[in-house]
Amino acid sequence: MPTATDAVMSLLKSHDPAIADLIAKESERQDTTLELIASENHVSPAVMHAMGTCLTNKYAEGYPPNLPWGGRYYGGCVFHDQIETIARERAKQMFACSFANVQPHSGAQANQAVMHALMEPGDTFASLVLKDGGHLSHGMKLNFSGKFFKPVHYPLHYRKDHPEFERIDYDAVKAVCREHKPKLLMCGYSAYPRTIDFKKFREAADECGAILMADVSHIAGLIVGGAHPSPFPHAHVATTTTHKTLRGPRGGLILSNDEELAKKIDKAVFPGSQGGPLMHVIAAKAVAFAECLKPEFKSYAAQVVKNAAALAAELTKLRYRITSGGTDNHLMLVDLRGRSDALTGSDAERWLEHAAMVCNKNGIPEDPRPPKLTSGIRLGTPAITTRGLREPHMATIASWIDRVLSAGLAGEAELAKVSATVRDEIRALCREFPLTH
Ligand code: DSN
Repeated sequence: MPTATDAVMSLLKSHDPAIADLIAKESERQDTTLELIASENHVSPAVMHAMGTCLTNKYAEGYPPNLPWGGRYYGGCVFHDQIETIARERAKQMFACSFANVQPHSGAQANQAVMHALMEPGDTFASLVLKDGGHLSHGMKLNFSGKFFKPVHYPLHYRKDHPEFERIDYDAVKAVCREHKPKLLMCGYSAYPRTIDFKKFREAADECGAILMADVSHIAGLIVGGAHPSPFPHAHVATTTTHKTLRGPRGGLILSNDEELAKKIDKAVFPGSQGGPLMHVIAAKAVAFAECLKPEFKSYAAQVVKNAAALAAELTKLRYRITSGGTDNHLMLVDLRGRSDALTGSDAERWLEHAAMVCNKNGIPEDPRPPKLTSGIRLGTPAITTRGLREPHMATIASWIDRVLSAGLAGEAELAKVSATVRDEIRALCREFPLTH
């Protein structure tokens, strides 16, 4: 039976064949590759199609009028008010908190709004050393966060003989806070494989009078699914993307438990940093949030973590070093030097993609190589878990990764031969576990 996607594609094909052709090719690429990028996922057809609706036609600047500071700047928003209210209510329910702003267009915009709401230009904030797992909106000098504010950074444990090697050094977090008295303390990362102790962060924030902001973009789905502790009640405010482990449309979300903060944050999103909300995306967020509130999402989150642990263990058996010795969440950083000093993240990313496994090169803590080269790759299991893969498949994937990287080290001819075989094997697995369109 033709699906809704088939109908959309057939319409597009006659209307704009060039774009339809490229979308069809991308769809085929997703169908036939293993998506190991830790920040990506495959949405349900319902989430996908909520985005392709007439809601895109509407301006709805402002907030639903049921909020004390609500009201819209355009007429005709009656259904948009209801959609946004449903999305906000579901977001609050997911995180068991009192306030949610569903309008940020992305995680970076959510972070920007929180910073504008809670700091003045020039104020100091603290975040993790960026190259050890942070995000560009956590203080990179070319980003708004590094241009308008003053970032100071706390480290991981870097001593190899320390039992917490490559994990957050909570004493150092406190020391940095004592020294710099940041207005905002940030936790939450793009490439940190371990559980975050939000309580310890709150203690550090309270000692210096800072606001604790948790950017849970990567782990949000694990939090909602009960596979990672919640930032609440410890964080004053949490931001997240909605498209990673939450498995929703591309977008952002801001959460808090404090009405005064919530009011400032809403104003900082609109009119502070955004204009019209993307109402078609907000509708898709609402659809995804309803999926996250179903009991099966708990099983999904638990399986993501089990798969990551299994993949890390299998790669370790094959002589790859997993930073910090493993993972508690959905991702791992593979230090390729454990396998061969000659292997770079950039080569590994390219070779694996040729063999139908997509991942990203990633610096490892204290990486001597530059970001365009790196000594590591970041692997994640959210998308392959959505596809239905389980622990036994992780051994197969680890062996595919090793076969391709070993072949790459052996030379171009060997790489071409092995990647062709692996690609065929992966295509067969993808046919067995198809994506739902
Ligand atoms: N680009 C995202 C990631 O891959 O982690 C962060 O926004």
